[in-house]
Amino acid sequence: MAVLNKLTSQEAIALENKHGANNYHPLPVVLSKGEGVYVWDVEGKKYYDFLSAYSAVNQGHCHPKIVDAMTNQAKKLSLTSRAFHNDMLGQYEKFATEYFGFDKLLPMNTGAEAVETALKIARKWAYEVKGIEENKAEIIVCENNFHGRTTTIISFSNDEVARKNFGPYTNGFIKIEYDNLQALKETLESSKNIAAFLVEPIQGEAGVFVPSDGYLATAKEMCAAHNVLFIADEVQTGIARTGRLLATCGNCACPEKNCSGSPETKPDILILGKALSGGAYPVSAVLANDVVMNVIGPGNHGSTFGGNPIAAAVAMAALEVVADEELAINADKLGNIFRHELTEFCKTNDLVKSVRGRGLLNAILINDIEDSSTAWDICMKLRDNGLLAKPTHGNIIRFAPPLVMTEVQLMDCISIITKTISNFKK
Ligand code: IF1
Repeated sequence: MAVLNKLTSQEAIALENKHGANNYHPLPVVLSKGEGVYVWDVEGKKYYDFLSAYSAVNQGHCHPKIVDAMTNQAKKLSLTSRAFHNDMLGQYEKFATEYFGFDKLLPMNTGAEAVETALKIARKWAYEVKGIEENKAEIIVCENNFHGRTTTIISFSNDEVARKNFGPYTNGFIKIEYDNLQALKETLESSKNIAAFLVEPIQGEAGVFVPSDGYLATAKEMCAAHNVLFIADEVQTGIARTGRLLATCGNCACPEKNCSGSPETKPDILILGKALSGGAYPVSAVLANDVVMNVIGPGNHGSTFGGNPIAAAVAMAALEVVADEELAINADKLGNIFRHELTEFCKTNDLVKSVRGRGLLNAILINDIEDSSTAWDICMKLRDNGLLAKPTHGNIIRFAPPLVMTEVQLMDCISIITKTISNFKK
């Protein structure tokens, strides 16, 4: 086995800079341990993790139940491929479809793969069920979306950094303004070739934009009236992050399994990823009822690791933790406290313009021009003060701690955030 040297942060970063592709600009901190809401750097400094690996570690770092499920399965059978059956996949599919209230699940690995899977299912349904002329299907997406980084997905992105020079792009997508029902209505009425509407219940990467009350329910209603599939990308908002099991769950923060969500916002296709595994392993999934999922037959779609035994064991454990520890209720409660405290703070500090979010997916808007370094510099000071967060676009800082946080820990974090910003000098 390669010798795992004890590195200093500087040495670790130097190795990445020399040997790794330069596809990220991380905050200069090198982590080597995680437990619950805490992470430690290689020098042993302890931090609150306020990003949760972009909402993949909702259950807290290295949750013992999830780690045990992963290691026990890894010692038995890690991967069979789908060329053969295994004893874990069917149990997982039953567990997860009952947990979320759908007929079937198609297992994948990353969020982007699950989004691509949903797009393929929607197109196939359009041709074989709705009767749209082949190769004419259109899918409506929203401006400022983030659904992953594959060539097709960035084809309908308007983030030039994520999109430029990756053409030629995939056709068949119509962009409309987010949270604009009139735009959706007009687009649905404009063409008989619309297959689906793909939407984030809250636009995370764009800056934690929460749509108007009723937007999702009315959007779903409009789609149904035009025989168009309503696809919810809950890769980031799902798994209790927004104070509900799913952001499309409407108003309950129920901890119960077998939640079939609110009928008025329940998607025709649900996309999950990230915290579906608690951050322990790449696990994503697409869920739908038979009328949609049954367009997929043998050889239409798949992946080597999709639905592997470890993924199945980890996902079941991760979902049990969400229900057993009532993480949705905790996220709802702590999120309300966070937004209340930060809203009060905004009134006393002109550097923070506003705070927004749902559950423990929140963000603050820094009162500075979009491309200033202020948000980054504040995150550097937060790091020095023992809390890790990272700006999303420009002057917005996203705050998304693991959902296992206690109220005492949250108040400690709020104190770190408000004191850091109060003492911040540009
Ligand atoms: C990066 C963003 C967050 C997602 C939604 C699908 C995916 C994501 C709503 C794809 C992934 C990650 C990707 C990661 C950073 C992070 C991110 F900043 F990129 F946009 F969370 F906001 N749908 N989001 O948020 O899932 O393939 O990554 O498993 O690419 O930098 P994935």
